[in-house]
Order: sequence, then C-alpha cells, then structure tokens
Amino acid sequence: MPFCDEQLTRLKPLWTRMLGHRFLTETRDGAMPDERFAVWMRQDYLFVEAAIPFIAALIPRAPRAHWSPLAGVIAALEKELQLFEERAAAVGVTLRGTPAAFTNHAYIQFLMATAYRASYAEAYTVLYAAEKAYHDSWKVVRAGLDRESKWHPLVENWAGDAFAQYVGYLEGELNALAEQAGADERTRMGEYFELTTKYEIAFWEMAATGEDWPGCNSQ
Ligand code: MP5
Repeated sequence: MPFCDEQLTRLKPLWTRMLGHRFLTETRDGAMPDERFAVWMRQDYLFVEAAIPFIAALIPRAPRAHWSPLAGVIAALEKELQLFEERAAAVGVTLRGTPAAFTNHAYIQFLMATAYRASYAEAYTVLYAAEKAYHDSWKVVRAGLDRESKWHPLVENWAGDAFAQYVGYLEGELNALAEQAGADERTRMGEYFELTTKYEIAFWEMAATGEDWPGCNSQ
C-alpha cells in the first residue's frame, strides 16, 4: 500500500477526531463566535509566516526536481498571508501584535527542528500531513458553510480545487520518497505523520478554547 494510504489508515481514529473537532463543526454551522475565529486567524497568520523559513530550509536538502515546486510553495504562502490581511481588514480583525499561543509556538518549533534535524523524507512527511490535514479539515467546514459567510474566501483557499491538486502532488512525491526509504526511516516518517496530526488537532483545540500559556492565565 502506498505510504500515505497506509498512514491515513493507521491514523484513522486520530484523523476522525481532527475532522470532528468542534472548531470545524461550529464554524461550518455558523455557530463559531467571531472573536474565536479571530483567534484562529491571528495564530494561523503566524504559523503560515513561520512555514516560509521551514520550506526555505528544505530547499538545499531537496532533490533537484523539488526546488522549483518548493519555491512555488513559498510564493503561495506569501499570497496566503495577503489573503489573511485582506480578510482581516474586511472584517475588522487586528492580525498583528498577538504573540504565538503555546500550541502554535510548539508547532512552529517542531517545524523548524524537523527542517534542520530530520531527514528530507521525514520533513516532507510533515509538510504533506499538515497540508492534507488543512485540506480535509476545511472541506468539512465548506460542506455546510453559508456561501455568503465572511470566512468563505479563507475556507476556499484550503478546501478548493487548486489546493486539492497541490496536496495530490505532495502525496505522489511523498509516496515516492517512502519507496526509496529504508525500513527505519519509513517508521520514523510514520512517527512524524502521527505527531503532525496531533499538532493539527491541538491547533483546533487552541483556537476553540482561546488557549493561554499554561500557568500564565492573564484573564
Ligand atoms: C496549514 C496551516 C496549511 N495554514 N496551519 C496549520 C496549523 N496547519 C496547516 O498550511 P499552509 O502553509 O497554509 O498551506
């Protein structure tokens, strides 16, 4: 079985938990308070920004055929940041000035540590799992969201066809990397897949609860 199918089967209970998270279902049903959605926007803006040096750090380690696609990912991330800025301005959300929440901070550190310390195939696993998680998650939201919702342009960014194609491309490349990997590396790739899925769940939880740093409750 191709690596991605194998992992998505193995991690089905976690994946189901992620896709059923109340942040997604309440956003889909129009029940998510704007202020909670804004928490997600501010945090994800920081995450997407941090994804740029993550991708940039992969390029020197990537096979030649991945250089241009990875450069394309950086360009897409810059466009995504503009989309956040445009939406924030349209709905009156202040994007900047909030520090990274605990979970977001940890996830960003995990990205960077992976980029520098893990193998290329392991780091590519994190990239694929994070993108696939966002595509599947926002498809849950899109399935019931009012087309007129002010959040629709953001939802469409990850749930739409162009993103589906990109995730499909990553999947093919990751399956090929896994084919070339030895048994130990393939096992570690599975561990990175699982950790990334857990971070994605934690990210929805962070947004839904407006998480503070543990022990530093300022409210
Ligand atoms: C993505 C994201 C998708 N924006 N935020 C999290 C927490 N996980 C995955 O990645 P991108 O870089 O926006 O395509």
